Parts: sequence; C-alpha cells; structure tokens
Amino acid sequence: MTDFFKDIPQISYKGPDSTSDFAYRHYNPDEILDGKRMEDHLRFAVAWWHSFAWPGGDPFGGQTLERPWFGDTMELAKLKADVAFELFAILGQPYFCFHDLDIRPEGKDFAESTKNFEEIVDYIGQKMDSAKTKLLWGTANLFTHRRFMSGAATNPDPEVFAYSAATVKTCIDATHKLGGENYVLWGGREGYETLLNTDLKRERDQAGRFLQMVVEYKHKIGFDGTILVEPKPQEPSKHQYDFDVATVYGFLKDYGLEDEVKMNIEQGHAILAGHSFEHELALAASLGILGSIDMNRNDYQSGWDTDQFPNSVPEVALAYYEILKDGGFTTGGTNFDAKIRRQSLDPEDLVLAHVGAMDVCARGLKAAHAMLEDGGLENARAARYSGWDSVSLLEGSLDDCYDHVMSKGINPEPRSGAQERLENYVNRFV
Ligand code: XLS
Ligand code: NI
Ligand code: NI
Repeated sequence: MTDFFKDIPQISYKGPDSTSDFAYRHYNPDEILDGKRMEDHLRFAVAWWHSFAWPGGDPFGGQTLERPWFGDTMELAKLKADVAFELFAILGQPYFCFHDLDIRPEGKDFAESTKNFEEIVDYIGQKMDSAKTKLLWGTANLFTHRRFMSGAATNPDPEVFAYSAATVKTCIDATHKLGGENYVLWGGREGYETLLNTDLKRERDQAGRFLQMVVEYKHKIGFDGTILVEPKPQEPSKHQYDFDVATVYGFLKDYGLEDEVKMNIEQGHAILAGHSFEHELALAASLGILGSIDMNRNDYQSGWDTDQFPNSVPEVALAYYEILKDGGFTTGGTNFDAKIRRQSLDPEDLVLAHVGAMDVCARGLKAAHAMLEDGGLENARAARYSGWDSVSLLEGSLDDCYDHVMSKGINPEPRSGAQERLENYVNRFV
C-alpha cells in the first residue's frame, strides 16, 4: 500500500439520500436494469493518462500537480501502477485504459522503450491477478514525442510509419496479454498543419494501409477484442482524417474495413465536430459500428477539448438512450477520458471526480432505461413514419412515384413534428 490515498474510504452505494461526499448515490453496481447489472451496463474505466500521468499544465503554465511518482524511472512507473490500482479499488472500478507512454518511461531508443514497456506490462499483469479491474482497451501514444510531429501513419517519412507500426504491434501484444477487450486508435497527428506541404491522397492511403495492418495483425495473433477508431475533427492537427463518425465510415468502406473496425466515440470530440454526442452515437449505431465511448465533456464556452468529467444528466441520458437502443455495450464501455482541473490538487479530488461522474452516468442510464421501457419516443417515431407501412415506393422508380401521385391525386398535408411535446416527455425522466 502507498499512502497517496490515505484516509480515503472505499466508495460504496449509499442511496440518493446520503450526504457523504464519499458515497455513490445512484451508481449501484448490482442493481438490475433489463436483466443486467448496472456495472455490466456501464462498464466504467479509469484513463491512466489523465488520472496519473497528467501534470496539470495548460498553454500558459506548467505543472501544478505534484505526484510522488512523476519521473522517468522504472521504480516510479511501478509506484504509479501501485497508486492506480489503489484508485481502482477505492472506486470498485471494473476497467482501466492506457497508452504505452502513460505506463512506462521513454527509453533512449525503440528497443529500450519496448523493454521498459514489457516489464511494466508484466507488473500490471501481476497486479491484475489479485484485482477485480480489467483492461477495457490499450492504445499507443503516437502524438506526444517530437518524432510524430508530422503524423504517425500519415508521416511523409516512411521511417516514422515503420516506427509507429512497430509501436502499435507492441501495444496490441500488451493489450492481448493483459486480456484487453478492445484496442483503440486515435490519430491526433493524422491530419495536417498546412495543405501547402501536404499530399492528402497519399496520407489517407497510408492511414488506410496502416489500419489494414492492424486488423491483419489482430487476426494473426488471435486477439479477439474489437479494433476501435476514435474520431476527432481537429486538435492537435487541423483537418484530422478521422473527423467524425460519417467520415470514418467512408474511410473504412474505402479500405474494406467496415466489418472489422468500430467506433470509440468521445463526447467532447462530437462537440468539436459540430455534432451532439447522441448524433454521433445514433449514426454509428445505424451503421452497425458503435463500439465504446469516452465520456468526457468540453467546456462549451472555450470550445476546446478540455476533457472534463461529465456532469449533465440530461445529456448523458440521451447518450445512453442510443447505446441501450443499440443493445448496449458488448466489448465497449464508458471510459472517463477526463482530467480534474489544474487547481484540483488533492488526492481526494481525483476520487470525487470519478464518484460524481459515475453517479451522473448511473442517473442517465436509469433515465434512458425508463424511457425505453415506457416506449414513448419509439412509439412517437413509429407513428411518424407509419405512412410507409402501406406503400412500396422504395422498390419502384421515378415513373412509379409519378403514377402514384397522379392516379391518387396525392396532395400531402404537413404534420407536426411535435418536438416540444417530445422534449417535455424526456424531461419527465431526467
Ligand atoms: C484525445 C483523445 C485520446 C484518446 C486516446 O483527444 O481523446 O485521449 O482517447 O488516445
Ligand atoms: Ni479527446
Ligand atoms: Ni478520447
């Protein structure tokens, strides 16, 4: 045991009337919704990078958080892992997620970085043997080091492509070894700064081949987790190739990957792309590629990817509504790709950020489940489209539509979309 979280109790469900800061008021892991435990619906994960590797900097100032494990040695990386598993235990968290760079010190070259990584992966594997927490997904950090400044898969330098592919191989191996249920690719540098020096077509083809290699490797080693792409329109690059769900779907189709790859959809990224979170989720569900979520919001005033923990039940409810309607998570889950604010210095701030977010998600899930059970939205939607039940226009032609209108003297009357009524309906549940 480290003493980082000393005096912080294990968090448990105390019910909505509890006034304790250190209690779940709504997240009750064993509560059954639709025949499934709440924990198994939500599948929460702690993000290693924001919770343990982020120093608290912003564009105008450096580190604010002091952590005894900050530094570049293997001993400190192990201390970080010890503290991480203590947080997982305090929260009762079923999952975590990591990038290679979050868990190991950077070595002097690829071989040393890989050696460090494999050693710490084994260390984490041992900790997992006696913990309940499992790996939701692993990923490679192909954006922080200066070698990736012009992209990873989309770099003009083939040696960076190779370095990135080699890194991803080690990260899939680690994810497989730790029993991870998904593998994520987010292309932070897979975009450009200026078109003046960029060959769009070539870069997109490189990214397509890279993703094919990932899928080929997954099958080669028998990794049966889901490969997930995480869309984001910009930041750090402009015009990222994985802009949003629709863009990524077109990309997957082009490279024959639409049955192999699903989406990890982040709330904040959806907002950056000019969408709502539920739009991205509903679209992915309709395309059969909804995989997992990063449940972190942006500051709506600043317009940046501020990675804040969720705190709006109505928003979260609409997101889980789409997820439940799609049948719920299979290998995916709810990752808190979220960081505390840079003034939140205390260990308990990290705990309470997760506690609050988990309660918000639990309330959202319960509201979503109740709306689905009640069926009000689905009935209204079915009624709105019910005219289609008695016609077969889609099998016909323009001529058939012409004959239909002429022969029946059709003159369509507009009908109300009833938006306010449906908004009022949703507000009954949240
Ligand atoms: C950054 C992304 C990143 C991915 C994992 O904006 O959200 O954290 O989730 O690389
Ligand atoms: Ni993000
Ligand atoms: Ni993310």
